[in-house]
Amino acid sequence: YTIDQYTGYDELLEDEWEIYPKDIIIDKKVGEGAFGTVFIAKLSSSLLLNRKNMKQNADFYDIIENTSNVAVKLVKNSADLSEFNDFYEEMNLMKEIGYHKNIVNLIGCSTIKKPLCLIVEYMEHGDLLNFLRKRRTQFCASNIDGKSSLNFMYTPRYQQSLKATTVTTVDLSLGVMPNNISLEDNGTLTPDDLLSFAWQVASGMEFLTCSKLVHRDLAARNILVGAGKIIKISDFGLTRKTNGELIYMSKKKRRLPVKWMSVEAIFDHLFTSFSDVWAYGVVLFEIVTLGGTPYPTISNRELLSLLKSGYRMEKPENCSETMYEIMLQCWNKDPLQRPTFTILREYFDKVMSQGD
Ligand code: ACK
Repeated sequence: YTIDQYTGYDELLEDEWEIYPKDIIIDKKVGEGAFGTVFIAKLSSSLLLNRKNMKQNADFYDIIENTSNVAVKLVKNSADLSEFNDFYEEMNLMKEIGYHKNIVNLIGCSTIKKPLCLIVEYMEHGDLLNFLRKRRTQFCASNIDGKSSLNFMYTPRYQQSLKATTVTTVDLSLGVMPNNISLEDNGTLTPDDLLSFAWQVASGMEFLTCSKLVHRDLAARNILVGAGKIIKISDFGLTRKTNGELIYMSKKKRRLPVKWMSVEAIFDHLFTSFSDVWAYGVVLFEIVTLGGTPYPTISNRELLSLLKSGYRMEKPENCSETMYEIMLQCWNKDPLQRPTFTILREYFDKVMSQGD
């Protein structure tokens, strides 16, 4: 239904997610998304108080009250019917997902009158891809001063339009204590941070997979970075519930993220948690190369036949053998041979607790 035809306001307001427009205090624009514009906003204190009295959500609203900012994704009034449908699909799915630390959680929605909006947790550092790219020089500076014994030449090939710099090796297999990962954010990025990002993405995806959800568009651009270098998976526009059956994506649906897609997703339009694991392998590549572009010299069309013939991305120069080995396992042509998100998360648990 569209909201213009909908008259059951009372019923809508009983929905625990529905928030009155007057309780949403919009501040400035932070970005442009697939179906609309993203704003930073605050929720009125009376709303938060009401919500906290609803016992089942008290903890969650405590979190929101402490952080105070929320992100509002407003649907453009010019959106067409299929974009409105996408909005409702994403909203309903987010309502079902349930709370997890490494997922961008839904706070509420406003569907009583246009513009329709989704209210989600605000992530102050924006998307992971740009976050990594912006910190390339800091990463370099924080390690070249001799405090780190690691060294390598940064690979200009992965730099795209960014200026060439020398950066330290990112040996993600080095022992790091999980409780020692620094969550302080002083503008720098360390190899430990990258390791923690890999862990956090695996942990969020493990949760989605356990909830029988297939994301289908996992990529650094769809992961957001919050205060304290917390990483959360976002953009559930393509996410689907599976209930065990296989999901096929219709060919006409949007531009497909080919460079993040598994062979069976590309050739058979078949999306599963195993194809999400393939995409996770590409995200590891993006993390290790601080926002490098996968297959930079290869067009989408060329990639299809290359992947089919067994070609995989080569090891980035700043990547350890073990880390590359994990990427290759994620890109196994047999989906069942790939590691699961639980195995991946457990692996990073172990790596991070070496030295305990
Ligand atoms: O890199 P960005 O600033 O982070 O640009 C994109 C843009 O909106 C389109 O998605 C930003 N964005 C999306 N969701 C959020 C959020 N929950 N908190 C903060 N920024 C967001 C994203």
